[in-house]
Amino acid sequence: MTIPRSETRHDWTREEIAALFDLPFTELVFRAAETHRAHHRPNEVQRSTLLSIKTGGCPEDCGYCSQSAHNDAGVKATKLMEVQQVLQAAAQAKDMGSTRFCMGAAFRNPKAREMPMLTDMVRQVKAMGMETCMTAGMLTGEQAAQLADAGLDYYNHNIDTGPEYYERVASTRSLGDRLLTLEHVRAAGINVCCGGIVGMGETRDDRVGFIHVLATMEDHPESVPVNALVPVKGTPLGDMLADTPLAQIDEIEFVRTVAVARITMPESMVRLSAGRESMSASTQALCFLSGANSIFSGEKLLTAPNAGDDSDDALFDRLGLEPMPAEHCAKIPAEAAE
Ligand code: SAM
Ligand code: DTB
Ligand code: SF4
Repeated sequence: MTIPRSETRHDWTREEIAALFDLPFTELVFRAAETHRAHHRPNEVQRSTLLSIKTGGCPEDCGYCSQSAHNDAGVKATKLMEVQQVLQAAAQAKDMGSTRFCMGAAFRNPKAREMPMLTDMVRQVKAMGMETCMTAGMLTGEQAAQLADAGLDYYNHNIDTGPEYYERVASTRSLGDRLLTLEHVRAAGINVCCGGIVGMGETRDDRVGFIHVLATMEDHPESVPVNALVPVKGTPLGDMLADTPLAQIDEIEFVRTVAVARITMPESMVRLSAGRESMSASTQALCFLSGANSIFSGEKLLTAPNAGDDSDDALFDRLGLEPMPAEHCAKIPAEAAE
């Protein structure tokens, strides 16, 4: 028996997305779970490991980020890591059962002289039999092509929030700049990983706008990270939340955002990303029920702490979840969903 699939659409209106957010919670979660089951194996969750290959000192002024040189989060800036060190970390991640290795650099954009090291990292991690992912800021078309040529599977570049709230989050770049890099990544044939952050003091309508930008892309991102803001002291948004805790996202609204992402982008992997460390097991379980099917594993994200492998193993045991093998991450053929 073939499970009927909900149609994948790219013409979502803001009104339709707002109406999904407005559904009674159990109705919304039920619809998201139905969509999830029609397109994915519901008990498999993909695990990626992150490594910060260049930390801090970033010239961009993202209001949430510990790594911006404009913020005062006490993060020590480092140089770009040596390739050998990156390979060691990748080997460790592979031993822990991770199938994808994601290398993050606090760059506005990579400089021409940094490209050979980045492509070398990609080439060698790929040769270890892992999927490769990188996030290193804005790329030219030529840089995207160089990374594709080295074997990069995914590039992460988030739109972070909706168009109306964007200027409140960063002023050194525009949403248009982000979209241009995403076009370059697509054109190079690299899978797109693009999502954002909720809980930055934005309104429900801003979250509608955020999902609307993603869900109306000509091709949906293959991976959609939904981060809950990790409030970092010394960053404008982290400090704002410390002063006005009520602005912090409520967990039900976070689950709603995951569910709406799942319904509007049925084939994408929806990644429950930053913020899991302070999330209860039940909220995470609601996110998995609502269609989240990937996470970052390991003790650390880029600079912030993460749940850690032991605690994730225990969570997977409690929930009966299984790590997703790399070959299942791609769109699954209809007969496999029987
Ligand atoms: N510099 C590159 C860029 O901005 O694309 C790559 C690294 S950047 C840290 C990757 C993403 O992490 C950001 O786009 C943002 O969505 C997320 N992020 C950063 N700090 C965060 C925080 N404190 N809480 C939640 N998500 C965060
Ligand atoms: C994404 O959307 N979330 C990850 C990944 N892409 C690179 C990063 C989260 C960073 C959380 C804050 C930190 O570790 O500094
Ligand atoms: Fe730099 Fe990325 Fe942090 Fe923005 S999110 S300050 S671009 S590292």
